[in-house]
Parts: sequence; C-alpha cells; structure tokens
Amino acid sequence: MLIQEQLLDLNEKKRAGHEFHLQYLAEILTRKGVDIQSVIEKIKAFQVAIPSWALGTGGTRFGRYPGGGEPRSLEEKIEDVGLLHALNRSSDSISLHIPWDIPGDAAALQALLKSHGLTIDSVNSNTFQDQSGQPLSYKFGSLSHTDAAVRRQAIEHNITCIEHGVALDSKVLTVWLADGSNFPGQQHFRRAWQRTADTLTDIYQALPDDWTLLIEYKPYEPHFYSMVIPDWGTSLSLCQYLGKKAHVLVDLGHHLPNTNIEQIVARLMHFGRLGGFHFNGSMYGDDDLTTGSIKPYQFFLIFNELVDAMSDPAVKNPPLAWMIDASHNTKDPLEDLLQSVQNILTTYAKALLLDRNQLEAAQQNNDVVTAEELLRDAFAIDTRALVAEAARQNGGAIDPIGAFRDLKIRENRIEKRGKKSVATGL
Ligand SMILES: [Mn+2]
Repeated sequence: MLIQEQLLDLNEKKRAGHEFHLQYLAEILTRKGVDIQSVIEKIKAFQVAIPSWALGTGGTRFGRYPGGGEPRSLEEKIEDVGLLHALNRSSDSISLHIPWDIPGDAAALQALLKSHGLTIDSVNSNTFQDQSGQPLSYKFGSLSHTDAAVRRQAIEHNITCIEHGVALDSKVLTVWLADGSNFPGQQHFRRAWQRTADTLTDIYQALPDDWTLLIEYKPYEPHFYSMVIPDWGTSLSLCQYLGKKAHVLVDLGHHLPNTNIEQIVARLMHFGRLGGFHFNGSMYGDDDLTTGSIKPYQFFLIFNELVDAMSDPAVKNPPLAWMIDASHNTKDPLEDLLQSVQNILTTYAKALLLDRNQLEAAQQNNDVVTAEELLRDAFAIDTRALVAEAARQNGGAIDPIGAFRDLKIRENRIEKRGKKSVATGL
C-alpha cells in the first residue's frame, strides 16, 4: 500500500508530460480508426512471468558480479517480483526452478503470493546439474541417459517438481533438457530420442489432467556436437508422441543466428502446439540480454505472428505461458526485468496496431511493398505512452524504472539484505 501511495506522488510529477504524449498518439491513432482504449485494455491484461533465477545477477563461466541486496530466500524472491508487479502491473507470477527454490510451507507461501497479487507460473526441473547428495551423475545425460537408473532418477526429480507445483497451484512443468554429445560417435541419435520419449512418457503420465508439459529446445550448449532436443521439430515430435498436454516452448535465445523465429512461431500456432514463450535478447545465442535490446524489428515480427494467430478464431492454440528467461551480469537485475517487460509491452502494442485487413489484402494481391510498409508503419509507432497509460490505469508507475530509482529500492534492499547476499541460480 505504501508503494502505491508513493507511486501516485511520482505519477503526479510526470503527469503533464505523459498526457501530452498520450494525447498526441491518440490523435494519430484516431485518424487511423483505432480505438485507443481497447488497445490499452489489451496491454493491461498482458502478464509476463518472472523467473526466480533472474532476480539475482547472472554470471558466465568466467565470473559473477553480484550487486548487493539479492534475494536470499524464496520469500525474498516473491517480495522482489511483488515489487516489479507493483511498479508495472504486468508481472503477476513467478516461475520456480527446482531445486534452486524448494518451497517449504506451501500455505505460508500461498498467503505471501496473494498479499503481492501473485501466482506461481511454471515449475522448471533441473537435470543439467548434479545436486549434492544425488546418487547418480548427469554427466552423460539425464532423461536420455544410457543407464536406466539415471533415467529413473531424472524422472523422479521431475515428478517431485510436479508435486511442489501442485502444492502451490502451478499448472505447468517446463523441461529443458541439457542432454547431448560433444563428439561424433558418442551418442546413438535414434536411441537417444527414443529413451527421451520413453522417460518423458513416464513424466507425462504423472502430470495432473489440467497441467501442461512444456518442452524447450536448444541448438547447442552445454553440448556442442549434438543436443537431444536441438530444434522445434524435435520438440514437436516429442509432444506429438506424448499427447495433448505437451506443447513446445520457444525461447528466443535458443536459435542459431538468423533463424526465422517468426516463422517457427507461426507454424507451431498453426498446429496448435505452441505452449510457452521465453523472452530474452540475443546477439549470438543464449546470451540472456535484455528483451528487445539487440534486434527490435525481429522481435516485432515475432510478436506480429503471435498477435496474428491469437486474433484468428480459426487458430486452436492454447493460451501461451509468457515468461522472461534472462539473467546476466551487467545490469541491476530488477531494472533489467523492468526494461524487458517494457520492451515486451511496447512491441506487443505495435503488433496490435497493425492493420491486418490491409496486410491480408496486400498479401493476397502480392503487393510486396505495401505489405512490408504496413509492417514498418506499425513498427515505427512510438507506443510507450500507451504502455505507461496501461500501467497508470492499473495502479502502477508511469515510469517504472524512474520510480525504482526515485524510491531507492536497491539501496533499501542492500541495507536490509546486505551487500554480499547471493541469490541461488546460475
Ligand atoms: Mn528458456
């Protein structure tokens, strides 16, 4: 409540400038026949989950530079996501990584989540690291391992994740498999796929009926010769093998340079098999940069396909689980997350403003230039005032990052949690 009152004061200081921008944009859009409030309502409804592992400074294999005041427990992680949500009103859930976040008292956590207006998004299993006390190693794989005992251990871990999720009212298990090989001949490709399909079947059977299993893919890293699930085709083949509760998860950073991700998104939605989406920015691969920081036009083209499919009643794709999946070591993690959400919402708004009837006509007539110009027109609209207005109407900040700094949130966190606190994660 205290923050909400402080935000009212901060918003009042920014009100005149904000209203000028909003009015200007409203005039432009009204001329185009756009009902500005209906776009604002869609932005207000768009919620992106925050992963627990993005709240601390990420690292590389060379080092980690924590900035202080990092959350020391799951409760403090929930507190940080609650703060982000209070500022932007668009981050209403938290995604957990087991065993980095082992929920203790489920009822107490539920009450804490509720007090911040949050829910649990997905639970994410981790078979890419050996945990202390774990009897068998994942060095040579987990769900695809040649040894049935290792596979069984990985299945049990995923079932434990489901149990934690059930206690916290989650409905999604996300599996990202680090299995693969580094040298030719190391792994039998066909048998590795089959072992994975069989172990996933055991996990799938443990999934409650109203749950979704999301299967993520990644072309390389940690393995560099082959990954067991390197691409969307392999993910989709496993989902089809398992059944209707399994869907493909697209992570923006999990593609080779110049991959046409917008086409992948369109294909998967056409098949009704796109289940989730991980946002981040990428220069080379899985770089974990701020969403929209490197290739904003490509990001817009991806959102264009998402909005196109979501607004087409003929597309039978389930609602998507949106999540940021990024954690790097340069910025304050909370400021970075605010920037990412901001870029997601402004880009979503641009895609909403595209005139799809005109685009369809141009495509139908093979008018390449008009089709492209329609995309470029929508991309060029500065939608920041719409996003600010959506946050304001929802009780958030007109300028979330400015508010984060004005309220000295990092300084307060360091004072409370200490300079050397380190969050669990990578
Ligand atoms: Mn991911």
